[in-house]
Amino acid sequence: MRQLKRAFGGKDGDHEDFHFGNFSQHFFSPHQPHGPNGSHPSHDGHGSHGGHGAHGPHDGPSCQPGPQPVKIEYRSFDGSQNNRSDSTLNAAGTEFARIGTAHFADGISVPLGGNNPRTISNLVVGAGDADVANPEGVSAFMYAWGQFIDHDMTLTRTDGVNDISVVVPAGDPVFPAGSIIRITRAVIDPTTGPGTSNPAMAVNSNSAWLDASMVYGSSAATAASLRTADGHMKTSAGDNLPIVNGMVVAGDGRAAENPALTALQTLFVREHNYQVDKLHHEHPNWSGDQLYNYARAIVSAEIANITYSEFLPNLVGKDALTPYDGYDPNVDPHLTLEFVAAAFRFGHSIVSGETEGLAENGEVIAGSEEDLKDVFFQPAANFIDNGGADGQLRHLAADPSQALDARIVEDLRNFLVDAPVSMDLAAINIQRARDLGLGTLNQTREALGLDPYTDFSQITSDPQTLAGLKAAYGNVNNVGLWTGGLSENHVPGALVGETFQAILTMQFEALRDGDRLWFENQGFDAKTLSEIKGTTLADIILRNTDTKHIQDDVFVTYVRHTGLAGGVESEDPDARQIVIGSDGTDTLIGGPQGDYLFAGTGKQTMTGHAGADRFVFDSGATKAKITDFDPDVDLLVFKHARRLDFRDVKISGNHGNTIVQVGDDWIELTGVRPYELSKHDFLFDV
Ligand code: HEM
Ligand SMILES: [Ca+2]
Ligand SMILES: [Ca+2]
Ligand SMILES: [Ca+2]
Repeated sequence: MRQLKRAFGGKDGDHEDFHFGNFSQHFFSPHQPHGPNGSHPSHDGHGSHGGHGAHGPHDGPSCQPGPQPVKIEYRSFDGSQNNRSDSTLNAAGTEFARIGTAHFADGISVPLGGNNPRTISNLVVGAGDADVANPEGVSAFMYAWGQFIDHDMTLTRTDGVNDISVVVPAGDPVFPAGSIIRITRAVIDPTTGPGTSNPAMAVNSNSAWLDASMVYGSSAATAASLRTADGHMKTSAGDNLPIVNGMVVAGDGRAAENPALTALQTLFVREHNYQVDKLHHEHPNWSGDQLYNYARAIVSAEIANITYSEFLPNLVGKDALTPYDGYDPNVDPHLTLEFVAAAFRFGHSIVSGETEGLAENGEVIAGSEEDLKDVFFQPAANFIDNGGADGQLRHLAADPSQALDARIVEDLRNFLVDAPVSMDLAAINIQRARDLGLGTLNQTREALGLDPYTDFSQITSDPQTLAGLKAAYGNVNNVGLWTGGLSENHVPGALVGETFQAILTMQFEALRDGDRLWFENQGFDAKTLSEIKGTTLADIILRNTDTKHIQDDVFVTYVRHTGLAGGVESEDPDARQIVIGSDGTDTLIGGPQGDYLFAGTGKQTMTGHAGADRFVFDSGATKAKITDFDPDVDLLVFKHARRLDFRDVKISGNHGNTIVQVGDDWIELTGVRPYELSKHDFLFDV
């Protein structure tokens, strides 16, 4: 194991080329004065088993009467002490790995040449329309969550010194010739690079495990700076992230990079505090440390569970990953450069160029509509003014991701920061791949055991991307991994093509199976484990924000608006809809797909139109008429129904219609006969 013992310089300038221009003053970690590893490597909570607190009976085979101590083993903050034979494996400050071999001009560390990265960006990434919603129907949470967990896994610092900036060639459609896209080389593990047998390998400054290090920090010092003695995470007014010099701070220094990311960082600090309060209620004798440790374990587990059960099935396909089969110490869980520098940068293609905050009724919060380029590293006050986490999270559930293709939005590719500095994230990714010695698309395919492409037309059937790839690379063997991977036709059921699917699947299996403290192997009691597995991102939003109504799967887009009385119209009537009824008298009308219609109290007239619609009754005292209820297709949903279930439903006929009574709700189903209803038409969701 090659561990980088030396602490990094930790100056702002170390990583200033993360920014699009002059953001470096905002990219700081005041709680990390000694860099990511600090001077406190790992005696930081690891091994404290929380054994002083009783946490209910243990349901394992060794079950004994009476309360048992908590059996779970807590993670260290920097990720060390996970693998028993290699204690720094995947710890902050240690190296990445590779799927293929290193590709450097000298076999050691000199980047290979090639066409100018900005030229490739213009020809391939700039071909066609960059602003197209994804056809799969996934919401903006796909990119928000992607970046959130990217910051759990990786931070590749750059040295701020060894310049590999891209110089914009003459004839550029947007940037003046000679403009600079600023890039410096990645920080290299000093034990690598002495010869071709050990080529240069970059260092990951974050704990690579999915351990919520972006929430808590990748060092004990960071973690300590973000918490209070009683077990809570520090917050600022309004239950927001702590603010230092006007900027939010979190476990990862990039929390303010964009509002979607800030919203998720905020949500999980709130979730930690929710768990602390709940645990305190259940275990009044627990110390602040016990509450903190156990809440941290639960929150980390929830994030891992959402990643594997909600996010990844959309990304790589529902059955792409093998089911979990226990910890395997022989699996190599290193993050690979192919993953970090190419495949997991898929997210750059699906980021949307617009942002806004939405009110509960779907209305855009006044003044919150902004271009992405204007909200990079925005001050905390602006984020809060634009609706804060609550408004941003509703926006992410209601807005689609961009199409996953070779294109990225203008704000990420053609952003003239401050002459002569310009920003093109595609060019940066292409140059970074050379900096890290990544293989090409074909070299990586061979390393993965896939057949290399012999013709450009095998990569994509999109004519503009095909022409761009040919013009930029000439030979199919030269196609880069990031551009080529994004260009690939998608695997059915996945957002990505074959090569990215293989890299992503392999990585997420290894990161799970090779993690001794993976939440399903960490020692949670059966009840807590089933609560964790039953907790969706929607649940976490509902209990930590002022959102009252949201779809069950927030990774699928639903456009939010009101019934006719509320006056907020749908921005996209053909999409899936969330219709929020107003109390009093209202008319709720769905769209052609499966929608949610949330009844208010009072007289509600509801029409679902086509699709499997959900008519939700969670306000109480509703007198509704559903004009087109379709038994076996639509659903009557009763939320917060306490102890009610199907036995409490009264169904009666009335002149060719059906009356359904549940609690104090009275619902008429026009044109439906009582015998057409069965319990499958009802959902009781407490
Ligand atoms: C507004 C949105 C985003 C911006 C402005 C942004 C910007 C950046 C920048 C400047 C870098 C460093 C590039 C380099 O020097 O090599 C980077 C790296 C990266 N980005 Fe993004 N990104 C965004 C969204 C995303 C999303 C949505 C994902 C994934 C779903 C993602 C995944 C990554 C990964 C994995 C890296 C490498 C991180 C590392 O190892 O340090 N990014 N991004
Ligand atoms: Ca981590
Ligand atoms: Ca795209
Ligand atoms: Ca419908």
